Amino acid sequence: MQEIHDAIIDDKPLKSSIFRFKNNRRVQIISILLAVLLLSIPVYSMYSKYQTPDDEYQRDLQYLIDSDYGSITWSSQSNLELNDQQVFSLAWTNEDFPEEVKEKNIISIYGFIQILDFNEDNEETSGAGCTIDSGEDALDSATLGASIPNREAEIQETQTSTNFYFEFMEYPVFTTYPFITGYTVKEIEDMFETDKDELVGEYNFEITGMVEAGESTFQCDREDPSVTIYYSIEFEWLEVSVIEWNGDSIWF
Ligand SMILES: [Ca+2]
Ligand SMILES: [Ca+2]
Repeated sequence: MQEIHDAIIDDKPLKSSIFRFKNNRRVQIISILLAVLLLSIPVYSMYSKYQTPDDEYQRDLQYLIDSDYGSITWSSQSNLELNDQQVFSLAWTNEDFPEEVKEKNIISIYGFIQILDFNEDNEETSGAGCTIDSGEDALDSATLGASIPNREAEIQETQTSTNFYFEFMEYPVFTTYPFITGYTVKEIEDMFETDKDELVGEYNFEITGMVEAGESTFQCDREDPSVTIYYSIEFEWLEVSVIEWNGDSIWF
């Protein structure tokens, strides 16, 4: 009898718990949340394992960058002679890129003009008074206009030289020094990679000559037939290699 009584007494906490669970909504909710949490831990672990790329370990390594850099001329001329207000135009698309450009990681397009008449103007004089006072050259000038895909068009005017410079890659800044760390090799390489889609489109360049003759003097006329210009349009390319530091001492 005593045993039965003990069993009834021992069974009470269990019955009490079941009763509380059935009747207490908060306990039910906490239990469900706990069950979901316990089930989700292995699922999350499997998901994380699936998501972790094989090169994740590379983030703990240290790297140096080795780079190769150069330029490729698209068009260039050292004696472009223009009359006053004459326009020299180049109209291309990315399909017209030199073959070498298509294979490189292009980081910028650079254009430059120089007015060669600045040092040696080709003004002509005529008249009896020229031997006494021939007057002076007046500076010629030119404008350089450039319009390329995904960038605002530019126009520059100069009596000496000027240029335009369109960049396609922002040089990455690393917070660790002297080594780069915290990234995979692919991530570092991608930072130096230009988006080739940005280069697709039309390219227009224009050079306009503006010829100015010096003032004529007494019985000496001055004329200026032209302005001569050097111009060059070039691509700049950059190729980088990410090198893992092997622990050897290195000179900086
Ligand atoms: Ca002149
Ligand atoms: Ca001239």
